[in-house]
Amino acid sequence: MRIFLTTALASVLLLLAPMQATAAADEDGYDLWLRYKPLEHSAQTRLKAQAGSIVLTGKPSPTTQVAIDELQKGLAGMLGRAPAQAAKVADNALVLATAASLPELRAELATLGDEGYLLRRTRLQGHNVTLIAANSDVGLLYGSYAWLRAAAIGAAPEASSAPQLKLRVLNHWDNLDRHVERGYAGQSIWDWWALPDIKDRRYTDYARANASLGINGTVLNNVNSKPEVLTAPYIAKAAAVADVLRPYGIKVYLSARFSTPLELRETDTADPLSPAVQAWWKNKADEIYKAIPDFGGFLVKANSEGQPGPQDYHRNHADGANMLAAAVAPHKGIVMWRAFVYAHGTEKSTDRAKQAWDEFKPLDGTFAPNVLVQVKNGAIDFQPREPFHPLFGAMPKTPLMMEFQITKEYLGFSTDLAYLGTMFEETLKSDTKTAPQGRTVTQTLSGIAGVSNIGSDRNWTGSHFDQANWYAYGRMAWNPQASARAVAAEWAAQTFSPDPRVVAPVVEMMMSSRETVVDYMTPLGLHHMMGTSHHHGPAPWVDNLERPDWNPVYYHRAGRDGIGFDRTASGSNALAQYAPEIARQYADPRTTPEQLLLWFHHLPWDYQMPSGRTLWAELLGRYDKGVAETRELHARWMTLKPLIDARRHAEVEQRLTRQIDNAVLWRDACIAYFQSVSGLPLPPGVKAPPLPLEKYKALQYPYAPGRG
Ligand code: GCV
Repeated sequence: MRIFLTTALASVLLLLAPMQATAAADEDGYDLWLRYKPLEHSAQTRLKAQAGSIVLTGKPSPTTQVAIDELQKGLAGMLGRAPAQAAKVADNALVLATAASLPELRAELATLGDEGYLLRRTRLQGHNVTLIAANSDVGLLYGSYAWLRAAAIGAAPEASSAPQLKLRVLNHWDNLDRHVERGYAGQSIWDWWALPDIKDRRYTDYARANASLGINGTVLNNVNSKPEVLTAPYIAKAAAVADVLRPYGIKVYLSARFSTPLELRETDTADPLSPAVQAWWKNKADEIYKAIPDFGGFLVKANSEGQPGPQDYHRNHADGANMLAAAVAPHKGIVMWRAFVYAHGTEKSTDRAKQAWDEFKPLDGTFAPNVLVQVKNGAIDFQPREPFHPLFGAMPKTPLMMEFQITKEYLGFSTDLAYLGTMFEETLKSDTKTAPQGRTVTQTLSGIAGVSNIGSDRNWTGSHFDQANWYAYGRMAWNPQASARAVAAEWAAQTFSPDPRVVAPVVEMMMSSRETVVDYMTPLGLHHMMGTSHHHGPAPWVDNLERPDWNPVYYHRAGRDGIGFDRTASGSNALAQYAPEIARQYADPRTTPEQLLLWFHHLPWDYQMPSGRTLWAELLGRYDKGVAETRELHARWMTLKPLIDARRHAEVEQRLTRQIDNAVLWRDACIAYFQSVSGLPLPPGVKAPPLPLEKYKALQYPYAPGRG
């Protein structure tokens, strides 16, 4: 049985939760959600009765040692004193046991797979104990984190849990010079120059944080990869990181540049059908596995945005992926091959949104068994809102992975508050309608990847609230059925305080925050209207970039006649890539969800919206709503001042203030621009932008962080 904190349960538990002292000492955010602050007296008494000692019944391993260390650290923090490790089971012991030592639980454990766990109060060897049981050491580690999480927020622990997806990875877009593409939290945490000799303590804390969520893999380098990462010195560096992460159940993967052998001048082509190239990759895989025996495999971006790939040799994606897959297969490695493609002829195509499906759908069934095709959540590029990608459900013979972006390239970076749990939930729960009884996006997945928002900033993610996006990604990767609200409540309780006076308003702030960003950036299904290349600020007017599909005007298509991208049969017909039921429903603007209206339809400005307003008035209303909501976010946060430590409160407050400015800028610039093309007057009550359009167009963002 998989139990997750439901909203109602969470609020009841939080009412019972231990209250923490209100005059909290300053915190810098380094401890993330693993703060283990002292509980109040009665909660301590309850917890002491569940963990008088810690007993490991099986063979110790580096992973069980990590579990015991974490339990001791957590209990020392929450109780003031860590229970000792004991050799024998006694009353009130906290017992870590694998299936081998628990014949009576073997059948139950068998349903939980390699990584699941169960947690319960039970009798063992004649004693009342708290049991953490699993089939593997890493299952014990996950169970320990789950038990600590419940203890920290005063909730009843889950009775049992097992992940639905075996592959739950982070993708670092980290370059070897430590610049992070679309990173807004400082430099890369991987100090490639110092590795392999110098291993930052952060690597261990990174591993702890990820293991606490059940993340079991990490791709260390950017998908825009360099050949050097596969040379001996860098393999040794990756091996050093792998050694740190291994006890935490986290495998290391590398992004491979398709033309690596050619660029290293070790072959004279990168053609995947060349025997010399195939041999090169086989030898390379053997070399890597010698250094990293549990190496996970490769992630590849090919024939996309200028990256090399098999199409350079008139081969297809399957030819390329299968060649790499053959190299890692003897070592049980995998290849994650990205479907984010819009190179090659798109200039002539009618719609960039169609390209991935056009290239990949015909290849269904031709990929090697150890290849997964990694698909972004939507067909354009991590926009504030996109419909789910039409490839989900369209390739039944190919294992697919979801790729979410945790770093907020298009949702306000680490300045604006946008909790992505709601976005993950919206996508994962979408019904692809590719089976008679329905099939959610989650049900089409074999793995999940999240583009990391982690950097060298002391608080890891640049802003405190962006920690929640890392957390939500991990928790929802473990349980894609989880509710974004319950995850937000867990995070807030651990990160700030389990005090319901904190949790309830913080959760409300988080739950509405992404929609607020959508409203002030790209409401009603608009997309891709940000500044060129750095992606900071609004730029709906841009129309002069080399490729049509780099220009915002290509996407919103606003003119005197109306606004929006016609993706129905009368337009690009991207809708035909979805299941017939969806295609039928979305063919009509009246039955298209309002939030996706202009994604699928080009409509006149006087189109009547369900609200009774014209489309023009509705659009303006959304911009104003977005701005008003950022003010509310700020006001709400200010009421929490007495309950949150001064440092973190002030750091969040500064960002919320700046977010108001960002929202106002988006609103004013977009209204000024759309008015210039629609030629329509502003309805009564809508404030005119204070500056002429030219002033917004002239805004520059020199040295903006996160550039590609
Ligand atoms: C890693 C978008 C981003 C690029 C990124 C690319 C991708 O285009 O802006 O920075 O490159 O997606 O996902 O490959």
